[in-house]
Amino acid sequence: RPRVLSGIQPTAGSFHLGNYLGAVRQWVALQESHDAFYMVVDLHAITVPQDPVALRANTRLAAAQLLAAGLDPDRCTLFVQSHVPEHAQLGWVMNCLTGFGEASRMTQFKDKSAKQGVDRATVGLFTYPVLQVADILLYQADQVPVGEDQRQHIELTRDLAERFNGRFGETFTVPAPYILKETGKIFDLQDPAIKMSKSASTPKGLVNLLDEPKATAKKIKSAVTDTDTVIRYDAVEKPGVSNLLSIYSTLTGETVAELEKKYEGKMYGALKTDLAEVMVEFVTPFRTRTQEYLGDPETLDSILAKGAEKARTVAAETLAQAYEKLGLLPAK
Ligand code: AQP
Repeated sequence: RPRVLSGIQPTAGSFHLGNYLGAVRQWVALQESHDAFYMVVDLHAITVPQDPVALRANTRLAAAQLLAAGLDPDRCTLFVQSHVPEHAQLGWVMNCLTGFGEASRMTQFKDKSAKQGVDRATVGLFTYPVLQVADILLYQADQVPVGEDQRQHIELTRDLAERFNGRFGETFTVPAPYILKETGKIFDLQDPAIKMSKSASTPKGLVNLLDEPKATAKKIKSAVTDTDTVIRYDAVEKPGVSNLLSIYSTLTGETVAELEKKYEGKMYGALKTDLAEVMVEFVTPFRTRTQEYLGDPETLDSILAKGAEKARTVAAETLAQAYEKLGLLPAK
């Protein structure tokens, strides 16, 4: 079975619709066909200021949401990044192979540091994509299911894997991004020119899966469309409507063409009312299941402990190979 690996930050508490449709949904599907490793990337979360109590709670909450979304610990390896020390260890090695200019070209860092002010941004935020390289290479992943915003980081991972292999001998699998065209980028409901994101979106533009379903329905109903009235997919001319169609289609399995037909001659209001209902049907059981997993922290922690143990076996072997190739003297 080919191997996949991906991660999600425990920063915001609730996952948003972009996280789910862009990434987590694919994780659930891929555990059936792939040797799948998924993690809550708490070491990435500390690249921006964090409250310790919230971080710990959000790490469990992220794991609970992943299980609620359909990850099955018997079908995939689910763990917390900091439980596997090899991530930080290989991260350092990768830092030593990355050019300063190369890291400086990462657009996510440029955006985020510009927002925070470059003096407030940490070196950790700067090298975050390099830690991500280590996350992926440790597991010899063939594919990395992520949203479009991560494409550049997967490119960096490929470059560094090839660089290491070229310099020190074949060690790492060169991974490919696994990004779906339809859901690789879910847009903000109020500003369909930007991606839905916890840091850039306004509350009205962002759908958090754990929000009150009523509030979610309201956000869908007040989503920005356009002054035209035709319900048609056209990402350039009609980004708002197209975003709603993508979300609708993915959640129900109806194709965009089928939806266009279904809403022919109807008003935007009809589409939004129906999509609001689809969303409520999706988030209501998701919230309940998340609460159930959270209500049993012992089981949750033992799932994560088993996952970490399994992950460590793979990660330790890869790290040992990398250290050996690098010429680091083994400890007696
Ligand atoms: N809008 C999106 N559309 C599709 N995929 C998305 N992802 C994020 N936003 C969208 C994908 O979700 C996965 C987890 O991302 P993350 O750990 O970076 O989560 P986040 O920090 O909550 O994501 P945000 O909202 O994008 O954070 P900020 O605002 O800090 O940049 C990834 O696979 C990501 O591609």
